[in-house]
Amino acid sequence: MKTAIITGVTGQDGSYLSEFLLSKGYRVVGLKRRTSLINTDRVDSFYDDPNFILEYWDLNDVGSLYRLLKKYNPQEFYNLAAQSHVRVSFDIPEHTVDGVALGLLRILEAIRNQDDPPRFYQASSSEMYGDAPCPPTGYTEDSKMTPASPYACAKLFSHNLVRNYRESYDIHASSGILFNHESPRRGETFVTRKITRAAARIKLGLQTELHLGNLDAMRDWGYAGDYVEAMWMMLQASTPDDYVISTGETHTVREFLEEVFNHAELSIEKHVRIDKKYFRPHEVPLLLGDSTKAHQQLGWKPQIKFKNLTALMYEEDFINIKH
Ligand code: NAP
Ligand code: G4F
Repeated sequence: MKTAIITGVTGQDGSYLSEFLLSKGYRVVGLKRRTSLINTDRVDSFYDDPNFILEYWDLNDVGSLYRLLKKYNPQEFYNLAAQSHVRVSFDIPEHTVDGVALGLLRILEAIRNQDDPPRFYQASSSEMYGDAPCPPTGYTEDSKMTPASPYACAKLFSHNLVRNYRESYDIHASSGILFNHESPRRGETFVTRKITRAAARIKLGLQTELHLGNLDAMRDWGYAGDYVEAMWMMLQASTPDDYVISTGETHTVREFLEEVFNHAELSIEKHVRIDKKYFRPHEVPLLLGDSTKAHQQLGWKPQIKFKNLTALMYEEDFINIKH
């Protein structure tokens, strides 16, 4: 039986990846930080699976990493933990950068010092492109990157460090440059979930207004369940590399809002307000990815795209809030 360690297991991607690996017969060791309230909601459905183990750890805790690598001797290690909110990274830049950049450095150092290092996956991000010019068919692995937030700067540092460790120490370390991916398990303060949840609450008479920021920003939105499979595929490839994972479609926040509100038969004019509070000091105006390399070399393709994604997120929020 293979063992995989996943950091950030309580997050959106950590929960989908755990489910996926458990279904493939893995033993999954999920690493979580200590929180004052129990926040295992996203892993509750497989919490009792005998092949699922939760361990405490934190991005700034080196000793626990060595202890856990020794205890479980994993074949695969997925680093998904991060303060992942771009807007919040402007408010708490030091905490964000320490976890995203130095946290990753701590992990890579621990891994390369193992006798038999596990294959390693790093959660890189399309935010790294920032406001670099976007080719008409989308950003590729070789496109210029000009990150536009503390979060994105730290992700680019980590992205470069993974490549550097791969080339310097011959470890099997890959980075997935994942474009925005969403699901009913998406954090409630990211724009897609904020919209679907508010629409469901308005429909059920529990809320009257939704306050949003920049509606003109464009994003390439995919489904998290599809994207975690790409992470696994990268670690099954014979050689490590970097891969863009995206749908190849981009839409404005306004289009996402219209799609959901039309589906719910709600009026945007009546319920939506623009609030300066949600604008960022520096915005990334457009993200569009070209995942040809992942398709050709890994055989990966997204199954769920924009229209289905908006509907599935709204419907699940509606059902869960109603009950
Ligand atoms: P998420 O839902 O915000 O989950 C982040 C996870 O990291 C949570 O489990 C969180 O724990 C944990 N974490 C945060 N700070 C930590 C710390 N100091 N020590 C230990 N754990 C810590 O993010 P996601 O959407 O699943 O994304 C997974 C990864 O992919 C992240 O690295 C993100 O930056 C990256 N990424 C995401 C997207 C996307 O569109 N979703 C796109 C590209 C890249 P708590 O539950 O305790 O908060
Ligand atoms: O949903 P968002 O907060 O996601 P963002 O900033 O694109 O970052 C997400 O995707 C990245 C991959 O590209 C990840 F690396 C990162 O960890 C995270 O998962 O914002 C999307 C867009 C932005 O342009 C923002 O300005 O929506 C705009 N927006 C408009 N009103 C809003 C709001 N964003 C949020 N969070 N809340 C609003 O009220």
